[in-house]
Amino acid sequence: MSILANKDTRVVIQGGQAGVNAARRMAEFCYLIKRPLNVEAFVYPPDAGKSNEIPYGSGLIAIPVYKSIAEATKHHPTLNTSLVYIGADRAMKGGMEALDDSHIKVVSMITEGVPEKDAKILGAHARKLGKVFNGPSSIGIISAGACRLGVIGGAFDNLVLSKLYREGSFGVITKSGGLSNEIIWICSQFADGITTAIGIGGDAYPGTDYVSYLEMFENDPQTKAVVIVGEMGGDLEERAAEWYGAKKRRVKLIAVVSGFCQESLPKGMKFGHAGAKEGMKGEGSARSKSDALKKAGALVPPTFGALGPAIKETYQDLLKSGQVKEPVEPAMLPRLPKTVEEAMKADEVMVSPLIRTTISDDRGDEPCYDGYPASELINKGYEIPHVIGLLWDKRLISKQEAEIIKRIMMLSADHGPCVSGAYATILAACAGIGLSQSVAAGMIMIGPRFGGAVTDAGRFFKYAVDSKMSVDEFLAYMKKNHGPVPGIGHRVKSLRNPDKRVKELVGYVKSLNIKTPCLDFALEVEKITSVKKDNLILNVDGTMAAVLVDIGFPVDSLNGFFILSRTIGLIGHWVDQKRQDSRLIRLFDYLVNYAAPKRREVPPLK
Ligand code: Q5B
Repeated sequence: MSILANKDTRVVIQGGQAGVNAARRMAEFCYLIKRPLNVEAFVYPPDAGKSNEIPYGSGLIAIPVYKSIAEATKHHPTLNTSLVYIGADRAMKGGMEALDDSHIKVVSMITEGVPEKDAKILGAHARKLGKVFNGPSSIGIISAGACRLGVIGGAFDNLVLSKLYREGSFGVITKSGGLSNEIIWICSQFADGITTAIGIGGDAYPGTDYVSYLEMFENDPQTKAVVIVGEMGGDLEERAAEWYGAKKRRVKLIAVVSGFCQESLPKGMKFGHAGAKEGMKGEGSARSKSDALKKAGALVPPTFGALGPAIKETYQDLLKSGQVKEPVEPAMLPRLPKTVEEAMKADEVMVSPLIRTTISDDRGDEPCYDGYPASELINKGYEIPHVIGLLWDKRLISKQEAEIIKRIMMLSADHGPCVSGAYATILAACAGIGLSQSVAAGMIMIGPRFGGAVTDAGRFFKYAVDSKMSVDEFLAYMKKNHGPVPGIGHRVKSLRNPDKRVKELVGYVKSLNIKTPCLDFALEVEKITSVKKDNLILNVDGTMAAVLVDIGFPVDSLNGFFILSRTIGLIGHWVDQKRQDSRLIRLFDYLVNYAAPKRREVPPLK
């Protein structure tokens, strides 16, 4: 047996993420005691209609979220308990909503900072309805082997250490959430553990006091003794003493009251709990409460350290009198499955990686590119071309190579609005499409004819150089096997209208006096093709390709240089259209050659 929370307790949690966290803890307990999850519903209007996924063992259970308690109990008529995890300003409304629902018999509120007048109203309303309102500021309620409401009991390992998987003989009532776990643990180490432990909360006006719960424990045959942990302030302990001394009680009462330090401390000091206020003329002091409890016949150990032995003494008496028997511990307890991360940390599993990376690692405090911390690169004067070198070719390129890349990128960042890529981005921007999609539209244009000839140009020039082909052999080979030479030819640039970008890049690279076999070969190709037709010049793709192969970049990375630099231009075009609030573009009829058949009569359907 247990009080308040038992195997039939079905819970609705009112609140958002904090409530979900509590449900996770509750699921861990349910898993430990091998019972289904006792949380059936959440009430959280912003997420109504969705569900919260709660881990249970190695699986996940989807718990529906409703907009009101009425809706939750309509769908889950077995609900009988509500846990309130709502902010202090709305807690009263939520608590009232739960109390007013005929299905709900127990409401436990974790919310801290609830106005005292609200707490009083909630407590009085619950009493009027014959229901239990526990809290505010309650850590929760736990009945060993049966039910956990809230996070009381702590982490999974603590639940096991505190033997909460099976019933003991001691009831626990505390104001302090932290101490509740400690007392539960003491009961499990010095005796046979607990029946039910309740955190009533440390507020000045808790909804339920020691006496209400002492009455319940008195009527619970499994509970043989009750440990209460009080503190200075208020009169709950005095009322407990009155109750205990009023007549012979079945349960033994063990009590400690904290706050004796108050006698040595300056007057007017603040203590942790809202209810822990100094009493006048010794009233409400730890000493007067302890004296009252002692007088009423409770076992009051002189210090907190003496609590364990006092519990042990009581337990031994219970054993001797045959009221309790030594519990039989289960041979095996469920173990909470570890997450993959936890198991890996403990060296318990080896997971085959899904992907392999050789270029970067972000697991520290900053990204490392090929092992070099980004901030260190910055502070030692490296620039974007060096990052490209590290991420695309896994090498720290030289200053000279970086300068070449910088120039390539500056020269190819944009080529006006009429080229395929920019035009596509502009069309998309004018159609109201967002930045990334509009840039992607322009990006899609980068291919064998526009901007995306860099890789193939590099591949074929390199092939010709490596194979020591003559230009004629190369052109014959290309014509026979592949068609137009990538990197050769331009729509508007020609011998008569040279591409200044190409001249600039070739001039710079040549001025460095470095070996440029691919570039030299490409220029030889241009000499032949441009004779055939004056627009068959070495174009910007071809020049970039030859230079980048010459400085050692892998062929497969080469289109990346055009993609990267042209992205700068595409973004510019999108922003430009946005800034101008441009209208949707519709092609003019006069720009279309309507070469389709003239209008004609549709023949009868055969
Ligand atoms: N013919 C670029 O062609 C273009 C030939 C060729 C041998 C060739 C064409 C081509 C290779 C791909 C390439 C990158 C499609 C260009 C860039 C960035 C840009 C763009 C900008 C920027 C142009 C007419 C005659 C035909 C063809 C022959 C053509 N190319 N022969 N090798 N490579 N090049 N692309 O003018 O006898 O009359 O039948 O595919 O490198 O994209 O600014 O605009 O920064 O944004 O449309 O610079 O050259 O000529 O295809 O009608 O051909 O020339 O066989 O001969 P066109 P086509 P024939 S840079």
